[in-house]
Amino acid sequence: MQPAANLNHAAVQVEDDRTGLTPETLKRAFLDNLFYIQGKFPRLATQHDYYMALAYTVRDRLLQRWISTAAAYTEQGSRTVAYLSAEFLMGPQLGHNLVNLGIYDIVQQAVADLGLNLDELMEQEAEPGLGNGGLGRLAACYLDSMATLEVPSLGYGIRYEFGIFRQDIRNGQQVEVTDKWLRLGNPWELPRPEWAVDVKLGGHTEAYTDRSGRYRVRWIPYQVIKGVPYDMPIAGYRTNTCNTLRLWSAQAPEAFDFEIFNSGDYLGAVQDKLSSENLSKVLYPNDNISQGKRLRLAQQIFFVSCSLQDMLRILARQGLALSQFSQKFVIQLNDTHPAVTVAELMRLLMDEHGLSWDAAWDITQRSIAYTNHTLMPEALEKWPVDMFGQLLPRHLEIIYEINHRFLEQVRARFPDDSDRLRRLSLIDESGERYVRMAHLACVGSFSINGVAALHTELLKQDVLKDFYELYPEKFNSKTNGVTPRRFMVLSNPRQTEMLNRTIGDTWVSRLDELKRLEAKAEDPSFQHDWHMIKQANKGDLANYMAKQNGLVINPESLFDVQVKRIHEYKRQHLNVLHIITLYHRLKASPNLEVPPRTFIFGGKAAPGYHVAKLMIRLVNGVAEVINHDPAMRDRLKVVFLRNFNVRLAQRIYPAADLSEQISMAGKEASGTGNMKFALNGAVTIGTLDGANVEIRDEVGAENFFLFGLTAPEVYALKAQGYNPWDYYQGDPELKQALDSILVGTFSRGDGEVFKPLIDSLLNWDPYLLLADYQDYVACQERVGQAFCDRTHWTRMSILNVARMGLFSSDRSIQDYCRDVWRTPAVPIELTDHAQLGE
Ligand code: 6GP
Repeated sequence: MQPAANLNHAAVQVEDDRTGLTPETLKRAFLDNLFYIQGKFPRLATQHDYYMALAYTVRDRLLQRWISTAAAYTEQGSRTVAYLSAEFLMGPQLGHNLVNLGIYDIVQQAVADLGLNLDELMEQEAEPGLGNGGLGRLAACYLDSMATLEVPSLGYGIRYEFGIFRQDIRNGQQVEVTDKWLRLGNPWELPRPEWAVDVKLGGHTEAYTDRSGRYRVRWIPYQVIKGVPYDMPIAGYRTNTCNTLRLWSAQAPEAFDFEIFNSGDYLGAVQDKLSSENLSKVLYPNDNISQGKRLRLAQQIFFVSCSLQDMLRILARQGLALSQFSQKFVIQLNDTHPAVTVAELMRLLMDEHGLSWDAAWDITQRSIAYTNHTLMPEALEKWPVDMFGQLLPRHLEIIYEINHRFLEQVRARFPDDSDRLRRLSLIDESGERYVRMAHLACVGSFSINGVAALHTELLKQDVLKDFYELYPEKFNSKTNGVTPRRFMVLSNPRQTEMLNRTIGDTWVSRLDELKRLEAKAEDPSFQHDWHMIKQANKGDLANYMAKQNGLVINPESLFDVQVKRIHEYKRQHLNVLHIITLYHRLKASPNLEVPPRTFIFGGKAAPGYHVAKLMIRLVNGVAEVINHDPAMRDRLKVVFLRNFNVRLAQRIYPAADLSEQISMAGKEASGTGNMKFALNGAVTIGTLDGANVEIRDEVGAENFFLFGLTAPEVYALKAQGYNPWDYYQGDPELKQALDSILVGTFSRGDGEVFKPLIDSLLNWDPYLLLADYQDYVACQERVGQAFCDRTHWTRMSILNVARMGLFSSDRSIQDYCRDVWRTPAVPIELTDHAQLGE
């Protein structure tokens, strides 16, 4: 290990402006950054300049913690979680960092003293939307909790130049616009070009014998790409810990390929540079669907290889041996997107570091843990063997060898069971040959987990049944959680203030303490205040909807909300069938006693997923008819909020009365929006799917609106032969709803538009909308009645919040630490920077 340079003499006297937390210091620092980083003075400065000046002011305070944290980890060689994920849906950073540093109020005041408004400055931030939905947002919540719990961790992912597209709605339809989030600069990242690494792609392999006579393989790639890390600080809530999210950006290794350049092909050389940089250009916008594109596989090996090389660098820097890899690091695979880790770690250890197969395999298997996030067959990743071999010839060889040894073991355990061998093999040979990434992850890991109790059970019984029979000890369940810092404290200040006033503020990092609210559930004055807070939050969202959608929304109406990715299995169209039914009922009986409702939708559809796009169009078509019908004024409104992202989510959850969690049972692995709603006092209408099951157990059946088939009932109905037509014929209201769509009532008379959607429902209906329709509509009637009894509803709302303590991501992370990672907490003391030079 090379000694650190002695910087004692050069040690910069870190002056108070960089670290101080008093209003005076913060103001001085802010102006300093405006002048010397933005190079602006107030008359020329834009709101964005002010935002940047404030962001740098906050960043300085983070860096102080970051450096102390890095120094402590380096010195102590702390066991570290490497969280590998193709997605981190971080959301805006400024507000969240202010909360975690505990300086939100002070900064708000300091900014106000300068004549500025903190909310407006926060609006300037382009959010890093480097994820699609639940999987990416979960990774972001987990980073927050790991830092809060003082768990050494490194998030590893891709610095996509374009994150998830911005969704515009034109003529009721989704239009995708590229997300240029880096356009005005990103103050929350530090480039670390000195830690860049090379990643090989393509080409071929050659066998050779090394000097000690051992068989070795060398890989002659077609292309080499440089990965440059960009670090984002991840501050814990009121701790000194500040961990790192390290995102890799792809670059050509040299600005020009000199061989081509010298041959005179200047443009070809530049072309090569462009194609290298394509690797981290754009996030694939699919949620729960695998794309099977070569570029996607290239992205996966790119960030996996960069991250593993980085870990090996850190290991060496700390003076640890390769054999200590699994003591220093535990690698968590966030679904199969990084599953090629298994083969790449083997390759690095054998081909680049000279270990034997057995030594490398021992390290690999001890280091890797795998989380599965879906039961959707179309999301299970598999790569055509040819494509895989062309891009990663060496990895394919390694996978074949892993498979060979693995199947030997299976054969020994289950002789004469060729069917089982076929099912377990890492290679799918039923038609075109594919590499099965989930199988690679299962064989290469010591832990396999699902993300909610029901999901893990279904993995064991169905999707990963054969692996469960082989390795029952690897399986465990880790129910998801969400961070209360972002999804309560930051997004719902009114409720937070009331909670603090009632039970103190320690619940923010010990969410179980919300239990103490139960005592207040019957208290009329508490109920009144609670209700007023919800009304105020609904008023804010009503104003936003007035601006965005030009609609006058009654904040007294029941806000019935479904926000999440648009997907057939999530059944936004079941929600729509209920709206149409209610509309028909109100048209037929204008005196029907139902509370006024505002139906709110939000969510993106994958650009290539036509039915999902039709579902958006249907919501907007129904909105157009109902919102323009004078008879529906003050009774029903339908709103589609464009561009659902983290920032918009934070506006919506606090204003919801009813949370729609209506997936077909057995399809939603967990859900996390369900948790965010309930933590903000919304009551759930839902099926027994994913974490809904556990949420209902916690909040009590009487405070949850349950409907629909259970997972076993779903399987039974399908097995017995499901015919949606029977339901259509047997239920006049259902028939009327579907017919009205079909004849063009919600498409300006055009009977063609929604035909594919309705045809699919009537002929196939894979997600059993028609089977669940009646029960759903009946359940919605009970919701309407309950809402009319304000005391009753408010009591349910309070009890939902009081009993949701389990669903903090802090609890999830504690479970992972205890059962999987075995990573002790490492408390950080803020160091005097002068000492770090020693
Ligand atoms: C999602 C699941 O659909 C969702 O139910 C879960 O809450 C979330 O992961 C976090 O665990 N899965 C995905 O988004 C996905 O693409 C491959 O899985």
